Amino acid sequence: MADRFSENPIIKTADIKPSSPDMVVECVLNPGVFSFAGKTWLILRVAERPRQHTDSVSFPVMDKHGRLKIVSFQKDDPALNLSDPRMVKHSGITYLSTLSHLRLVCSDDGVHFYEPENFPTIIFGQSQLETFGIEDCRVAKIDDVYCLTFTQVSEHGVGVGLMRTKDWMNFQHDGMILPPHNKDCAIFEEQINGVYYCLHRPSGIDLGGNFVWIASSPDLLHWGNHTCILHTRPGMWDCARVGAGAAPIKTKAGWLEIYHGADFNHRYCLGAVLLDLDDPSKVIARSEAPLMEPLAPYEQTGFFGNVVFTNGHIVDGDELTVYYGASDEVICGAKFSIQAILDDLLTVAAAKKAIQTA
Ligand code: MAN
Repeated sequence: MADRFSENPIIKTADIKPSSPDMVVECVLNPGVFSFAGKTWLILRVAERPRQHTDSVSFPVMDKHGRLKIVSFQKDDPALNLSDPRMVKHSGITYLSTLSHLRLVCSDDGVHFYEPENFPTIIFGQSQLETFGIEDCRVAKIDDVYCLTFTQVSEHGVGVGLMRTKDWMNFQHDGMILPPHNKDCAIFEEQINGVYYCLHRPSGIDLGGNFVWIASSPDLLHWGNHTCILHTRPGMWDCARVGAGAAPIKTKAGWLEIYHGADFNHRYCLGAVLLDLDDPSKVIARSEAPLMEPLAPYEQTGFFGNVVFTNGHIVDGDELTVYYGASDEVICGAKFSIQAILDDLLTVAAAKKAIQTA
């Protein structure tokens, strides 16, 4: 179903200038996407760390004054656990192996991206809740306001932050809107029955799991009416975690959401779910097979292999262009037909209904 760009990967780490000369860009991934001033824009996640030495591991952390400090551990330290390349675990504390910030690029054709002139292109984490970085930004345009939801990471945990802008020059920082542990927050681009809605992904520790929830709000800041709408499915490609992608797409059949699902081997695929137009807490249909799996070499091998992860797309009539992070290292694009996704979802839903009524 996925028609990958022949130019993939369209952005690689070598294309991105480090934020300072002593940093190395290890990953460029998971872009938010929006249209602005006649162009396609990506708000990239850029993950950096200092040049590594053979016998130690070092990574940047922001201190409480917003200054970068480098933390290092010797690799033979028995208290050190480097089993997941995304993390550094030491003496019961988990750090991230890289520090992420957000970076703006734009394009005239949706394939070749460059740094825009006269715009602030780098957005760093700045608060106490962002000392381990900011990640995976979603962009929802509501009227003339771009609402940015992103992951805020710090020693206090992982939560969802909100920023708003009209012109991509001036930003209003609204702080953390969903406290830890929460991420993957996608805001609907219009109100439904007079309130805003978002999808989000809290994580249950002992009970529950990594499920998709929906919430509503009068003002985008205060969220309530939390309802769990999508569980992981035992034995399937999305058995370990599920999380929303970008803003739901309004179609005649319902709100279409592209989501990610992972199994216990951390293999990340994309799927689709259709929500009721009038009450999006009602799930109409959900894909059985993944919409997209990590199959191309750049999706299977990289900083963290076997990952396709999306949090941004462009809709143009029936054409859905999904931008995605591949192997947590590079940025790629793929096109889909919205109608084909809907046909598949509705066939699955009809088949299920037929079984139930038989
Ligand atoms: C998590 C997030 C994403 C990342 C995937 C795969 O869901 O940290 O940013 O792409 O894991 O590593």
